[in-house]
Amino acid sequence: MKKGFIFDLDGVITDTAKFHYLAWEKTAAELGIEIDLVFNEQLKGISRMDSLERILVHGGKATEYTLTEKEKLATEKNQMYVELLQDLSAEDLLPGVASFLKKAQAKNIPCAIASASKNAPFILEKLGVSGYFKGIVDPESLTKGKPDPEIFIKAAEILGIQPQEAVGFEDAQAGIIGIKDAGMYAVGIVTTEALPGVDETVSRLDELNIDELLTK
Ligand code: B16
Ligand code: MG
Repeated sequence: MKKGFIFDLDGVITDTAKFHYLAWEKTAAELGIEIDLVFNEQLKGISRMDSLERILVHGGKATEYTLTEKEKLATEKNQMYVELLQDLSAEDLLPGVASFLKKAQAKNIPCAIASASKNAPFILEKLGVSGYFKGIVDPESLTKGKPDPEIFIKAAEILGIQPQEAVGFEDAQAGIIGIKDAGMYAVGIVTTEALPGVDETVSRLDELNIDELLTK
């Protein structure tokens, strides 16, 4: 029997990947590196610094910057990203999310957020859904990012349940690996590419029957 739900943010609750992309594209261009939407898929679920490292490797410039320079670049990217988030509202919730969260709340199923994003509390506020979540894992508290299961295990701790009692919802391969390695049931939110390793796939959360999901 499952007792709690753990959600990734970007790609599951809302689609901020397009804003990450715009900000990274600009940052990369300033370094003379070109990125495209196919490459951007690799950045989903990956932390800010790891994303920058991947961009530098992609541009053949992995060893050209000091840590201080990289931190400055990541900060600049984040400033651009946060600027792009200013108009975010409940209209930016992905289809089916609001009704799914409402149903989970009505059934007293505790929910938590396991997102690599340090902007998650701000984004949830903007979307008007903070109240549905018992907690948000602080990515600063992690020793390893996704695909490591640590973030999902911490989310289960917040919910006061065993990892095996949780259902994890993810749109990225790194997250699915983390959910499965944590011993949870994995629901993949798929828009284009299939997600290997998932237990179940949907294109929107309201395709799921919560009572049935709890029996998994
Ligand atoms: P920030 P998720 C992830 O969110 C994004 O998918 C990823 O592209 C981003 O680099 C990461 O958050 C960190 O975000 O720069 O805001 O701290 O999918 O784990 O909810
Ligand atoms: Mg995601």
